[in-house]
Amino acid sequence: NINLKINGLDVSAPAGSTILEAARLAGIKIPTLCFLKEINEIGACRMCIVEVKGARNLVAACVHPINEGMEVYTNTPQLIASRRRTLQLLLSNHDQQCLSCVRSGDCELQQLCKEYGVDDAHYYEGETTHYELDETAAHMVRDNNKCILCRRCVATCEKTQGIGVIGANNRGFDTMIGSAFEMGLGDTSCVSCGQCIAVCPTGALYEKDYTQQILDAIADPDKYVVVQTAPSVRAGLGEEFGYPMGTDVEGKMAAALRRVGFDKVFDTDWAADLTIMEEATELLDRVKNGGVLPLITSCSPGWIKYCEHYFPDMTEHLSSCKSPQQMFGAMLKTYFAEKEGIDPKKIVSVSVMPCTAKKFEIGRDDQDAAGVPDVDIAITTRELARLIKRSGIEFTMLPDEKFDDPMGESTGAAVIFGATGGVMEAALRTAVEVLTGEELANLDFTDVRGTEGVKEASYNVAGMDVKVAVASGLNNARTLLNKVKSGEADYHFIEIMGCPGGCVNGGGQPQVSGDVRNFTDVRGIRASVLYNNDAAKPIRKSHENPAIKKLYEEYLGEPGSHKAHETLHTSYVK
Ligand code: HC1
Repeated sequence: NINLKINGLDVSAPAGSTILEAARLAGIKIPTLCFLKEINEIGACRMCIVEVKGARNLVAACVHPINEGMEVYTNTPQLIASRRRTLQLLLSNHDQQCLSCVRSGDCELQQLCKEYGVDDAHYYEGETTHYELDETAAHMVRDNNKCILCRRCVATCEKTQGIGVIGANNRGFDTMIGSAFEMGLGDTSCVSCGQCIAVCPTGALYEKDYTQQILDAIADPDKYVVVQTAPSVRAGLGEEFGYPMGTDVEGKMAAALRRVGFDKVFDTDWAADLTIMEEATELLDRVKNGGVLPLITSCSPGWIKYCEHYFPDMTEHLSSCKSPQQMFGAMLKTYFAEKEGIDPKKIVSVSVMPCTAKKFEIGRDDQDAAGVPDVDIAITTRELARLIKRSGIEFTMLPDEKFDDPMGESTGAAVIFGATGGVMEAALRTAVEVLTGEELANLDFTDVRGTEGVKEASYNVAGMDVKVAVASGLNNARTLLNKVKSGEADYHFIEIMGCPGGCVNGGGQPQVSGDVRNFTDVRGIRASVLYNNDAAKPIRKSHENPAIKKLYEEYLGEPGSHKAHETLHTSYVK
């Protein structure tokens, strides 16, 4: 360890730590704005500047390493004045429509201005910039008038996702974040993952909001409005209402949705079980009949778009299964509509997703089993929080309630879909039992759990070695796919999720400020909600879900049947 003094206190921290990390160990907070651990360590915003005795200039604590005997000061009057000036400069060319800004209340710039007593007066006279909103993408809006050029979005797009469709254009005062040739985001090969939104400290990046359209549909007596909620929403929504990260709010969420006024409150988990039935059947069919292997999961629409854009020669590896969101919508407007005698044209199918790419997915071709879109409106976890607040519901005071039947019944296998490795584990629970004809003694496939970017495992099933791999985050997906393409790896089955850590860390989940995100295992904590939920379920295998069994008996016949293919499967573009 290295010994140093921070603000006169003796501090000891591991060698290689930065001043920021060492200060944190000592319970001293140094403010940051641009810093994102491992991906944006550029020391550019100057909020984290500190004084080091003997150094000629102020140094950026986020990148400056500690040394033995170093003396650091983090909060002198000079530093506070400097940080205030930095904030004043940012505000001098910042759209200050804070009252109605989507990030008001959790904007990192606003928070720092409050902490440092910087009000919204115009400190510096002079030129200001004005940018048009970029609304060309299906899932999000870019508002450069609120951008502070921290480059967190740029780093995430390039390094975490390996995509790099945004970057800094121009120089000096004219610097702005945009796409090459200032194309609209919708005209680039952006995959709609929304990871840029998740890391944006201000209101410069946000999802297209459909909160009001849902309230309008609910108020329309001619509409039958049904909602489904993705596995990960229950693991993140509580954060919007002040619960600690890692709180499961499934019961309160169901209660809130009922009070918002949905005609039925259903669960995407039901369709995740259905996906396993179809996907495990497809896997076994490809293995037995010499089909294209490895089979790769298809539930993450950001991943699908990535595969189509960047690995078009691998689309035949993709499972033909629609995602659970889309399977749900398809069964809602066919099976459920027929059973209840409701005209599918009157149904408004709403999904709540931790994902922004789902907004893009609902508009893909061939996602209309009943001749109308399977899903009409996809909103994020953040939009759901707005919907609940706008509906005047006291979330924390709600009782725990259950989802409606029949499309609210699900198993433990379904809920873990939201964590990287969860789809794989769910599929293995079913595929192994089908292959061996025997009941599994242990349902926990722990090799594919955890938040690492790439995981591999091999299982001996009925005398055959089944090789599997799991990747999350598109840069990791690229690494894995290149191994498959070069022949270095010969897996049977691969799970890929577009967002690092899987849906729990999706681009539509509650934003976590940089100073928390940099020091917290957000993915692991949220994933633990799903694994605990799974462990507590009476039924933990998709093929034992009674509501899914009934669906096959009453409507679809067998998994992989002609009717199942017509309604639950899709195709891809190259
Ligand atoms: Fe996901 Fe899925 S798990 S893609 O991560 O397969 O978004 O949570 O709903 O469709 O079930 C997201 C989550 C979600 C689908 C399922």
